[in-house]
Amino acid sequence: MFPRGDQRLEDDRAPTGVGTANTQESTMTSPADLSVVEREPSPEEAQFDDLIAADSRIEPRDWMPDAYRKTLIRQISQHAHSEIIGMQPESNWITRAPSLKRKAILMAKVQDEAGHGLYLYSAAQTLGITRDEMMDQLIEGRARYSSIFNYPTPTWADMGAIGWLVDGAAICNQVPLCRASYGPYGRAMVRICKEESFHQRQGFEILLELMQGSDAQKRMAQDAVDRWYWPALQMFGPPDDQSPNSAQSMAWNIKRFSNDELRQRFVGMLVPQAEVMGVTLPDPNLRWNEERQAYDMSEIDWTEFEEVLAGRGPANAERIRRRREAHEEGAWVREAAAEYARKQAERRLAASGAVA
Ligand code: FAQ
Repeated sequence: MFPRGDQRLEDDRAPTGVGTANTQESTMTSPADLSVVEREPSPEEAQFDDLIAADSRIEPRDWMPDAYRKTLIRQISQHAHSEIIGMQPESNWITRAPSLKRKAILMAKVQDEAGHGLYLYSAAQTLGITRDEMMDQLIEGRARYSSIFNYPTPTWADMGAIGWLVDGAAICNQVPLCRASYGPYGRAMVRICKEESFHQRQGFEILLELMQGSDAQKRMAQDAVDRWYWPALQMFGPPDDQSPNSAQSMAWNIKRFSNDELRQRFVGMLVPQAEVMGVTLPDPNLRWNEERQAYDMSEIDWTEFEEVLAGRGPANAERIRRRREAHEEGAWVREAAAEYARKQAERRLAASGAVA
């Protein structure tokens, strides 16, 4: 269902189906082979399965199934790209922030996103992919990044809506990832979540202030919430019955909750906060269901999501073009840094007496 257009890594799909290395092995057995005794897991496979069953961590030097490695590279690199592309919609407002204080806060937030991208690229590198490979996949349009960053930011209130809704959704999705089974990913998420929490509060506070301002400011805040609400709900990914990766990722303790569970939890968080601010969530069917102890809501427009994933969202082309330009403009910095590192290494070698 979900197109693999501009935003996709070509050959990184892990086999689907629930199970660890062993169960995958057995599901691949054809019916004719069922009489054959199932292969015993190798000691490495058994150790991996035991660690997952005990809810322990897998570390870079541990043996891991190829599909587990590929799934992590896919998710962590997509996540890193999202942080880096996610700098663009907000950096649009740094020069136009309404006060020095707002400008300083926004600059700090955008820098935080860069830092998140770097932790995550580093975590992905521990799995054997290089930074250059990931960057090439991104600027050549072969990698995915979050659908949410393909929308424009025409007003200052968009900074509030991004903080409140986008960072809010990010926290909801990412707090459980602090317990992801892959050590470097889980540990990176702990720090990232602390910073996202500050980001969400600053967004809430921008909207709160606008909602206490003039009628024009109130309209601007409500308009931003109207535009960001549904794309923010789409951040959690397709509905559970159309999410090909969820079952396996949950069996491997990478994901802890399904896409729909997290989306539902997020809506439950938003409702009381919207009431405090006085904004209306743009869903006429949003109401508490006593029986389910959860909010009922309207059907999400998944066609829009599919269009964005296929590279046809409002700002896809612009985001990749800008990223490519930044990469090319930064080439001299990378070359200078590499040359400096080479000279330092040469000097260290000479000083150690290895070179005459
Ligand atoms: N956008 O089978 P599933 C942030 C793809 S960071 C684009 O359910 P999975 C901070 C998915 O990749 C935001 N593609 O996949 C910030 C898969 O395609 P593939 C990023 C999406 O992996 C704030 C296909 O659909 N956060 O906001 C999206 O089990 C403000 C089928 O989906 C993360 O990356 C989407 N929304 O679950 C920065 C968190 N949803 O790869 C700046 C980590 C799904 O098979 C400013 N990632 N797809 O070709 C995750 O938790 C998961 O990867 C999900 C998707 C939940 C995103």
